[in-house]
Amino acid sequence: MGWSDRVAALFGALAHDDLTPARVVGVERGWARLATPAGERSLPFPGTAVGDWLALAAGGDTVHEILPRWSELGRLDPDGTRQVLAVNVDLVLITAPADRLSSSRVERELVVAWDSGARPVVVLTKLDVAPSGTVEDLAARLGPVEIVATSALTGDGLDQLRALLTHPVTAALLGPSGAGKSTLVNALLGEDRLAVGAVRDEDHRGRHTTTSRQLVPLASGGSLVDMPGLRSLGTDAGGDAVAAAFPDIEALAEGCRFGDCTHTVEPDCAVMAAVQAGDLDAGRLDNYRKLVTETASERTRVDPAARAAETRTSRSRTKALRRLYEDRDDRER
Ligand SMILES: Nc1nc2c(ncn2[C@@H]2O[C@H](COP(=O)(O)OP(=O)(O)OP(=O)(O)O)[C@@H](O)[C@H]2O)c(=O)[nH]1
Ligand SMILES: [Mg+2]
Ligand SMILES: [Zn+2]
Repeated sequence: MGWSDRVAALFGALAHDDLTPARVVGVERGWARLATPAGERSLPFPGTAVGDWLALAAGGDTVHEILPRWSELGRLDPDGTRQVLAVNVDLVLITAPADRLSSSRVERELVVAWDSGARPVVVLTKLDVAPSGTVEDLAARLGPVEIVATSALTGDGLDQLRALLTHPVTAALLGPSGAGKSTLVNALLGEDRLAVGAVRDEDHRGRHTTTSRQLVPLASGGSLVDMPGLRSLGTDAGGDAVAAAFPDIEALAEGCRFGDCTHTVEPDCAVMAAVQAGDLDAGRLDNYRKLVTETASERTRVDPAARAAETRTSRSRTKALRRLYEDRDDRER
C-alpha cells in the first residue's frame, strides 16, 4: 500500500518503540478503515483522510500520530469549505470522458491537481467512442501535459497506465461522474470489484455510482484512490498552481509590455496577440482568466492556518514541477 523509503523515514523519525504503521484506505462517518501489517481493521478516528499514514500505539487500538502529509488533494465545496479528498498522493489521474469532453473542466482539474503537490496526468477515457482527432485536439488545447488515451473496453492505454502505477506510487482518480473511473480500476484489477453505473442517454452524465473514496492496491505495484465524481470543483489554489496548469500562457506573458498584464485590455499584450494569430485557443485564455480571478478571490478569504498549509505544499509542488520539466527534457534528448 505504498510503503516506501520516504514513509519509512517519516515513521522512523517518531523515535518511539512499539508503533505499528497503518494506511487509511477508507473513511466513513468518523471511522477509518486501515491496512496494517496484520490485515485490515477499522478504528473510530475522525480527522483523517484516505491515503494518510498513521502510527498505531501498542496493541493497534489507538492512533499515536498521523505522519506528515507530502501532498493533499482538496477542493472548496459549494459552500466554500475546504474538503480534503485524498492525501499522500503522487499522481493525480484526471479522467476526461470522450463522450462528454470538457477541456475547461480538465484545465480546472489540472489547477487543483498541481495545487495538491502531486503530478497530474490527463487520462482520456472511452477512446472507443472518441471522434477522430479528439486526442490531438485535447493535446493542442492543454499544452505540455502528459495525456494517456484509454479504453476500458478495448484495453487501449492500460499498459501505459500500469507503467505509471508501479510501487510505491499512489494515484487518485479525479473526474466527473460517469467518466469511467471505477471501470478503469476494474480494468486494471482484471475483475469487476467496484460498482459501475450507466450514464444518462441524453447528456452522458453519470449517476454518482461511487459514493465513498477508497484506496485499492494494484497488481502493477501502485495503489489507486477511486473517488465519487464531483459536481463542482471550487479552488483557492496558489498562483503557481495556475501557472503550472497554463505554462504556455505564462511563457507568452513574458512578452507582454506590462509585467502585471491581465491580458484583457492592455496594449502590446503578447497573449492576446497569440490568440489573434491563431496560436492560442481563445477558450483556453478565457478559462485561464476565470481561474486566476476565482483563485485570487478565494485566497483572500482563507484563514492563517490555511495559508501556512499553502506554504508547506508549495515546496512539494515546486518539486513536482521540476520533475515534470526533467521528464520532458529526458524525452526531448
Ligand atoms: N464505451 C465505453 N464506455 C465506458 C468505458 N469506461 C466506462 N464506460 C462506461 O461509462 C459508464 C460510467 O462508468 P463508471 O466507471 O461507473 O464511471 P465513474 O467515473 O466511476 O462514475 P461515478 O462513480 O459516478 O463518479 C458505465 O456505463 C461504463 O460502462 C470505456 O472505455 N468505453
Ligand atoms: Mg465510480
Ligand atoms: Zn498580456
